[in-house]
Amino acid sequence: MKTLLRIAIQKSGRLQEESLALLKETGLSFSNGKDQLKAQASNFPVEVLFLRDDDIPQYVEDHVADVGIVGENVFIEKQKKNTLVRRLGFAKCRLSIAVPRSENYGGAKSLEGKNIATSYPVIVQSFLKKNNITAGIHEISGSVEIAPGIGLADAICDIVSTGSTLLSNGLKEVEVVMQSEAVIISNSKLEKVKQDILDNLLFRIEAVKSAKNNKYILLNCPNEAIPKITSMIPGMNSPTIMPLAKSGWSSLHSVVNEDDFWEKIDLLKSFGAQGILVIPIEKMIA
Ligand code: PRT
Ligand code: ZN
Repeated sequence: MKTLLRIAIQKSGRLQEESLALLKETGLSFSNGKDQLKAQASNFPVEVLFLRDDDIPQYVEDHVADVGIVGENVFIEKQKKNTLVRRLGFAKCRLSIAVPRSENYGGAKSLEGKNIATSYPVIVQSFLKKNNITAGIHEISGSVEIAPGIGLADAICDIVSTGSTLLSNGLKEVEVVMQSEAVIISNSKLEKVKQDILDNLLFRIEAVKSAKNNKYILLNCPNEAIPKITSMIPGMNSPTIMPLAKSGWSSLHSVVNEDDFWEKIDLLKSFGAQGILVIPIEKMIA
């Protein structure tokens, strides 16, 4: 029987859609989409298992799945014998300590002797230890943000994204314990065939991710501007330059990074670039 790499992703929730989208963007197609538990790719040796995110690290450690996509917070909290393979850049959030807004907070030391409600006792314990603080940890699995209001705890440690949940519960964020995003984890001892499939998949993910971060750019410029523009947007190697029918002008094609895109466009215009076209890239292989 053909070896399959088993990838566990969240069954439903914040990670589900983007995890599946990422796999599809790497070219995997799934035909038996109706199965609630698993789906096998028809064109790549991969099987996807749909599980609760909290269970994924354990299943990966136990070889039920070979690889999983979870929040980094869950990966750290669970302390399983898995390897963090790659950060994925979605589901970004932070795990923070928050206290009632009315409280006079004077740094981490103010948590001494307090009771902290959280779903992340391991991470909170290591934060307290690092800061030399003794405090009680009250583990609860959901709606952590209501704990101070009902007198269950003095503070909470929970995931924060926009901060609006804290705000509407009368809390303020006082310490960022960790930053998190979706990550790929794998069993630390993958057999060679599976490692090869994973490496191939990671190669494809790289191509998809770098394509998203870059745009293909075409522009016309006076020939004397070519050296300046080339050093500004060298692209993957160096730009393609073709003469225009109009003498003294060229067409220049390159790749530009999304991060400083608008700054670069302004500079290009100041160098005399005209007719700038910017086109999305589907895959990018260096
Ligand atoms: O059912 P299952 O156990 O699989 O899912 P779950 O309910 O445990 O997880 P889910 O889907 O809520 O979150 C999965 C992962 O998404 C988390 O482990 C994080 O890594 C990541 N993530 C990113 C978030 C958020 N952003 C987020 N905002 N997880 C939870 N929240 C919640 C948070 O708990 C709080 O209640 O949203 C609220 C805060 O949001 P703001 O925007 O009000 O600050
Ligand atoms: Zn969960």
